[in-house]
Amino acid sequence: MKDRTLDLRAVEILQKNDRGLYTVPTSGLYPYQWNWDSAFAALGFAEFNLDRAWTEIDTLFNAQWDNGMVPHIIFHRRVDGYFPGPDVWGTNSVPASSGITQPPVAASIVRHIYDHDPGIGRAHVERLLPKLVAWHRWFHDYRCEAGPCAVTHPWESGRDNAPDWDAAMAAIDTSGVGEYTRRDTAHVDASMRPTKEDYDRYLAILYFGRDHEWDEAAIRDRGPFRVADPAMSFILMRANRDLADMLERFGQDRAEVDGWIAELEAGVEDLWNADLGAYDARDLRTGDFAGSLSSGSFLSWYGGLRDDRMLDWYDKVAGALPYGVPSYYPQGAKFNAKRYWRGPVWGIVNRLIAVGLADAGHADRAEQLRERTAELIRKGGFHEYFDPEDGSAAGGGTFTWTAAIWLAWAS
Ligand code: 9YW
Repeated sequence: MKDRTLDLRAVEILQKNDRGLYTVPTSGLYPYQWNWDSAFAALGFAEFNLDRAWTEIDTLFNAQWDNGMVPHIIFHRRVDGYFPGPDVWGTNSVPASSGITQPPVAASIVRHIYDHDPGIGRAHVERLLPKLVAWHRWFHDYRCEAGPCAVTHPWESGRDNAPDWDAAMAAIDTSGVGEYTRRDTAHVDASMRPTKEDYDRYLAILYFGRDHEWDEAAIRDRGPFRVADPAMSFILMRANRDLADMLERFGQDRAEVDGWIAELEAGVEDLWNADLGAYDARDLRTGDFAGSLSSGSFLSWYGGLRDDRMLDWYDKVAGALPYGVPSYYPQGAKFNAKRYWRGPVWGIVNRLIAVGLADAGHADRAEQLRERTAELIRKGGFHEYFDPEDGSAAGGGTFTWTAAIWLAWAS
């Protein structure tokens, strides 16, 4: 049932977080442009202002590096209150940005927005196609190496403190990190955020990149953290399919992108953990599985795989809880209902999983996931994430991507 009051509230949140040419995830806690947040913002804007949706994507890709990378944070103008800021990253890019990327949902969202109105979208897509191809090529050169897609920093995955990274994080040497002041815990209760040990390690990995002047080959070959991520692999696989489709529709050659899809389809087989019976993150430095059933494992349908290997787990994990897919399974030893990516439900992930379920012929499950996400938002508002057991709202408030998925999907 449509809820006009919530629709208007969601529009208002997007407008309040709008900084003109880009949107912040939420003011205070995250005062800059984040990569996948921005793509979701565009999804939301497309419901009531297509031009603004295209501006969001155009601004994101204006920050693309010469090597094709699209950064995870773009520091358009200095704002106090976020750590680590541009000086810590030291990338010397213009505009100032971080030195890592984030999940490439943009191509899929570009295709979705284009289909709203091809007349308005045509010129934008024509300009964006080579940029999207360059970004995906960068992934395949520096993150996938003809296998599953890896992340070189937990922040790159967008799932910062997921248990998926614990073993690889434990091996990070933090002796050179020194003193620093976090800003996130001034905005949100520390019990909902990553720990001090996590932050020390995040910084140690960042400093490796900075000390190597963000040389991708050095980071790929010698970086301290390199974990193959099911979520990143499936999101890139889906993005490649949508990119290939757009190339074809625009009369361009899709062969290179089709090659990447085939590589990823073969590559994710390395992430099947037979002991767990699920796709699982894998430390590429040691070969070890994380043994972590996280929400990312359920993105296989979104990636375009049509086997139902994850269906039993899906019914056990999502079917057993009232609010959708928790970021980590509640039976797991590391489950924490409040701590960020170690248990809470995230509306955007529910949406990605539901899109995949629907495509794979599981319409009932997709609809149930949508309804449960809507219920969370009706109860708790447009928060960053939610407790999967009692549905209470958590993290930052008035969140762009939660408002966006309400407008584009959940409502
Ligand atoms: C941080 C902005 C970002 C998201 C990430 C999320 C969090 C930033 O917030 O990371 O400083 O920890 O984990 O997915 O893009 O919403």
